[in-house]
Order: sequence, then C-alpha cells, then structure tokens
Amino acid sequence: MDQQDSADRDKAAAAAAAVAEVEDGMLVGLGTGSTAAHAIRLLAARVADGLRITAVATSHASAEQARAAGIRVLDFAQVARVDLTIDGADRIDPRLFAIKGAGGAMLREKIVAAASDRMVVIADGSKYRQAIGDASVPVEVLPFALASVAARLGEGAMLRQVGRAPYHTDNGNPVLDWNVTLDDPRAVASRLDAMPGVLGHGLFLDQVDAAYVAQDGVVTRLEQ
Ligand code: ABF
Repeated sequence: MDQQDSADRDKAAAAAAAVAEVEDGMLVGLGTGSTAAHAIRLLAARVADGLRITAVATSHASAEQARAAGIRVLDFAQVARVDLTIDGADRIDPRLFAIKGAGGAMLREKIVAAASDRMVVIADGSKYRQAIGDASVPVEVLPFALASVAARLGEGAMLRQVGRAPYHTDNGNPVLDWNVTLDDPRAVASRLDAMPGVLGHGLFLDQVDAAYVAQDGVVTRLEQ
C-alpha cells in the first residue's frame, strides 16, 4: 500500500470514530476537505440504515456531497445551534490547537464550530504535531482590504491562487496564506482578530473539544 492510500485509510478510520458519536435526532455540522468527505460518506451510510439526523455544511462542496448521499442539509443561516460538528484540520496538537483552511473553508468552519455544542477534529497522523507551527495560517480578507492587510502582515503573506487566478472562498473573498511563527498562537490569533479587513483565519485555539488522529490504522483520541 503506498503512502497516499495509507493516509486515506487513516482519514477514513478517524472519520469513522467521530461518526460513531452521532446519535439519533442530532443536528450535525459537516466539515470540509478530504477527511470530512469520509465522515459525510460514513454518516450517509448510517442514515441509509435508519439514523435520523439533519445537517449543516461548512462549504458548498460538503453540502452537495451530503445532499447527493441522502443527508438532509439545512441552511445554516436559519440555524442557531448545532449538536456536533466533525471537521478536518491541517495541523492538530495535544492542546487541541488546530490550523485549518488549506481547503479555504475556515471562516464558515469557525462559525459552525462556534455554534456547536461539540466540535471534533478528524485527521490522519501526518497532521499531528507536538505544537502547531510548520504550516502557514490562511487568512480570509475582505477584497476592499486586501492590499492593506497584506502590507500589515508583511512579506510572509502570499495571495492564494488557483493557477494564475486569485483563489476565492465560498464567501467570494481572497485568502492570504501567512507564513508566521506560532511560538505564541494566541498572540497571532489576537493580532488577526483585531485587524480591520480580516474576516477569518485558520487558527482554531478554542473551538476544538476532541480529536481523532489515525496513524497506520490506530486511532488515538485527544481531548482536554
Ligand atoms: C478543512 O479540511 C480545512 O479547514 C482543512 O484545511 C482541511 C483539511 O483537509 P484534508 O482533510 O483534505 O486534509 O477542515
């Protein structure tokens, strides 16, 4: 089995562990990315077996996958509270600090996570670190503020592109991937939160309640 297949099997194993937490009657938040896609697939299988849930999605892509698989997806704009959100991450550490947003969904993901009673991260072992730090922090910016925010972040901020065109999130905004040292993640998050024109970023320092990390088929549960 090559490394990619092994990582994908681990993503599925982590997803299965989180989906097992879903109970009848729950309103479930569906994350974004390839690991979350496994969770949606496995959740749909449980729905086909009779599990009664509704869902909200953190991206158009996840909403489309879920609906196509038979999951009833509500408009999150009409939803005040979510029981359990299951979502991926780019990095996760023992503090349950996460970097998210390589998939560009971090603003909606953080909004849904904040509305959730529980938020569980699912990841293959390649995402696990003793301390988050070796990945850039995605920053979603109001188009009006792009140049001024990029200037304030400095040379470590790179405009995310798709080919030669700027990337835009589901909200229609550009993303700056900020290569910043994370010796003090809370200071970096506070700086971004206070910066006019920054709409969201990928530092999740208070949102994650637990994580399932799978390595070579072995699933480890992290929680506070
Ligand atoms: C989403 O999933 C993003 O926040 C995060 O960047 C991404 C991880 O993608 P994958 O599961 O494909 O590695 O939650």
